Amino acid sequence: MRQQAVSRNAPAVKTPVRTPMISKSAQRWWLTALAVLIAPSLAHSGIDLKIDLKKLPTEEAKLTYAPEVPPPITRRKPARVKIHLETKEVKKRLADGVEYTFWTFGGTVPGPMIRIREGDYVDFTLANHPSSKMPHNIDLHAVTGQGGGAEGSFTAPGHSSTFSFRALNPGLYIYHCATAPVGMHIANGMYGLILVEPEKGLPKVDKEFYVVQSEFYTKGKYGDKGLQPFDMEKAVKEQADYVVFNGSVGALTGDGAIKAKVGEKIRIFVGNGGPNLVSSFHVIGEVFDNVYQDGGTKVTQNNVQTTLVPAGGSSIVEFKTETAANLILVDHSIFRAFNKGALGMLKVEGEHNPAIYTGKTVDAIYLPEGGAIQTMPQEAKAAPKAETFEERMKAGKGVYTASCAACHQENGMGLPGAFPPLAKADYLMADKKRSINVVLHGLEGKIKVNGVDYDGVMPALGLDDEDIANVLTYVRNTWGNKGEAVKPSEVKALRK
Ligand code: HEC
Ligand SMILES: [Cu+2]
Repeated sequence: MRQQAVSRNAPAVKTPVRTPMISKSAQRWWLTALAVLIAPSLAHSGIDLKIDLKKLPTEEAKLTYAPEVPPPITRRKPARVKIHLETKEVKKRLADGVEYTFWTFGGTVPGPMIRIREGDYVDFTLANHPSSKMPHNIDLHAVTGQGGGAEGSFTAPGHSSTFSFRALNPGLYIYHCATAPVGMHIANGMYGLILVEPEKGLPKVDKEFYVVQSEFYTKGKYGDKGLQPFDMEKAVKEQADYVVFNGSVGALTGDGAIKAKVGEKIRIFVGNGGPNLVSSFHVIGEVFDNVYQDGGTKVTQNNVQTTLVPAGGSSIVEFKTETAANLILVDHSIFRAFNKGALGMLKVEGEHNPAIYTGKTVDAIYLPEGGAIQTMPQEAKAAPKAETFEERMKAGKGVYTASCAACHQENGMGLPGAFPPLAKADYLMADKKRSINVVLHGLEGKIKVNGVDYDGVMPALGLDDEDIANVLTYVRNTWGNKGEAVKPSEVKALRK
C-alpha cells in the first residue's frame, strides 16, 4: 500500500482517531484487494516510494492569494515541504452593500493557492483561530489517505493539527473543509487549489492566474443589503443567489481585473468549490489553445471554447493573446454571469491587430430579399430615420427593450448591487456627453449613481449613431427623467 510505505518513515503525529466504519477483517480483505488492484498502476508512477526523510531538503511553501499563483517550482528533486494554513471565520463583502460571514482558509475565499511538486513529502499544519465558532479540517484531493487529510486535521478552535502526506499524483486539485455539515462549511467559503507539479514541471508561460468559482446561498435575494445569513434550504435545493469568481461579486472586475499584454501566453488554474453547481467556464473573446481537462496532467484538447469544471474539480486552460481586448471570464450558464456575479475580466493591453480583429468596419443597410430587390431601389427603402423628438422616443424605446432592458430592467430601475438605475439617475443626467460615451464605448470601474457604488462592466454594444441617439433620448426622457434629445451627429463626434 502506498500509504503504508510512506508512513513507515513518517514522524509520529497525534491525530484524533475516528471510529472505524468497517470491521477489522473486512478491512484486511479490502487492503489485500486494493493492494492487488493498485500494484500495476504504481508501476506507472515515477515516484520512488521509499524515501529517506533525513536526506530531503526542507522548505516552506509559499502560499498566494487569488488571483496570484505561487512561482513555478524549479528544483528537480523532491523536498520536505512545510505548509501552514489557518482557518478563520471573517465578515467580508460578498457584493456591494452585502456582507457575509465567510468561513475561510487563510482569511480569504478562495483560500491561498498551494504549489508543490510530485514526490514531495508535505508536513501540513492546520491551525484554527481561537475566535472560530466551529471546528474545521481539510480534505486535499491531492492526498492519498484517510479523508484526504480530513481525519488528520480535525481541529477545534484555538488548536492546531499536523499530518504528513506524500504527493503521489501530479495535477491541480481542490482542497476543502470536510467537517460536518460538510455542505455548510463549503458553502461558507472553505476551499482552494493545490497544484502538484509533475516531476518535470509545467511548460513555461508568461502569466498564470488563480480563479475559483463557487456559489453562495443567502436568506435574502441577490443584492439584498446587509449581513446575509446562510440559507440551508436554498443550498439543499441548489438555488444559488450568488455565483462568483474568487469569492465575491466583482472580485475580478474593475480594480480587480487581471492583466496581460498582447503576445503573452496565459495559463489559468480554474477551480470550482461548488458546493453544488458545475461551471461552464468560458472566456469571451478568446479560444483556449490547450485544456488540461479536469486539472489532469495531459493537454487533452486544443481549440476549446468552453470547458466544464465540475464541483470539487478543476481545469487548466492556456491561450496566447493576439490582440488588445477586454476578455470576459464567465460561467456560460449565462444568467449566472449577468445576474448572479460569475463575471471577471482579463485586460489584454497593447496593440490592436486589425489582421486578427478589426472592430466594426461597415455599417450598411441589410436587404434580406437579396439581389432581385436591389434592382428596384425604390422598393429597398431604409428604415425611416427619426427626425422629431417623438420619433426618437419611439425608436429609442425599441432599442432600449432590445439592448438595455436585460441589465437596466424594463422599468429603468436596474438591479441592486449589479446594474445601476437609469430612472432618476444623477450619473446619466449630469453629463450628456458622458452618457453618450458610456453607450458608445462601454463602462467599467467604480462609479456612484444616486449615492450608491457600482463596480461592474457594461459592454460596448456596437450600436450605430442613430440607435444610440434614440436610446439616449429615450432614457433621458422617461421614468421621470427630463433632458434634451441626443442627435446622431453628437454621437458621431465622440466616435473614435
Ligand atoms: C450587460 C449588461 C448591460 C447592458 C446590456 C447595458 N448596460 Fe448600462 N451599465 C451596466 C453596468 C454594469 C453599468 C455600471 C458600470 C460600472 O459600474 O462602471 C452600466 C452603466 C450605465 C450607465 C451609467 C450609470 C447610470 O446609471 O447612469 C448608463 C447611462 C448606461 N449604463 C446606459 C445603458 C444603455 C442606454 C444601455 C443600452 C443601450 C445599456 N446601458 C446596456 C450594464 C449594462
Ligand atoms: Cu470548516
